[in-house]
Amino acid sequence: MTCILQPDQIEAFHRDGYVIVKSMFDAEETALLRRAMEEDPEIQDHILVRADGEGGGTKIALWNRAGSSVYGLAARCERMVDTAAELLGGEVYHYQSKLTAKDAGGGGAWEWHQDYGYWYYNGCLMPQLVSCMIALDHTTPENGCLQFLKGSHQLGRCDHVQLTPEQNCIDPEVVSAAETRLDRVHAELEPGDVVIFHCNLFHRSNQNLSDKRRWTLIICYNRVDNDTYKRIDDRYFVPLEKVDDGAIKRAGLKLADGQNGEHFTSKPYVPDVREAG
Ligand SMILES: O=C(O)CCC(=O)C(=O)O
Repeated sequence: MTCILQPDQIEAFHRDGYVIVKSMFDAEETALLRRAMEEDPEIQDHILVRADGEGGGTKIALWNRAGSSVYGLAARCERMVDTAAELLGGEVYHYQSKLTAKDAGGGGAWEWHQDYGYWYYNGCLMPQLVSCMIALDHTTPENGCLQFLKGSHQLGRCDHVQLTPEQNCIDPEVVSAAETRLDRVHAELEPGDVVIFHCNLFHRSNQNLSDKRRWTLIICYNRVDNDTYKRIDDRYFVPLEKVDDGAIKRAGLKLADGQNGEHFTSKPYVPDVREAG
């Protein structure tokens, strides 16, 4: 196991619901990932715009399998996989990857939500998933970095309501109550930093009204024994073939091969919480 976290960082993740790992990817690796997001025709062909309820929208691209592209290798490399496995307490598989691209002066907001508020409906019985957001640009309060309610993962899965047909958010009454008791923190990141957060952590982000772009790549893992019990899409368990950490640089700017081995999706999965409730 090559979990890159120190014991105090592991403790912080369990206490606060997140941990920031500085320079988890170096400048060369980050540049490769950034260029892949910008230049891969498969990514560009699968860009969706997610309406934010404030009149804006975020560009996203979603895929469910980690292939042999440079970004597939980032999801499969030891330092990522072993760190996720350490935090979740067991073997993991790649659940989903996502580009969230907020362009300067236009990127959309995300309202308070828990990832498990969505993923539960996909058939994951336990909140045993983590998201690893890799900063491709500086992320700051001005350009719409992630915000968390520190420790909110300890509240368990909360009710969500529909905000737009493409976005659910946590019941505003619950958010207001939680905000009186928990601190709001901003995840300011430099390119190559990674913030790893628990699937029940409340998180949101503002529109990007600045003149600085904010693109990030989010890679999510599920614990193998928490495989989806239903097969409504293809985020169920498939073995993850781990690669060594040098694989990213050896691959260089390797893009997807165009055969859709990555299982790009054509629309985000948004559970109908009106029915579910
Ligand atoms: O990109 C962002 O600011 C938020 C992304 C997010 O919350 C998500 O993908 O669940």
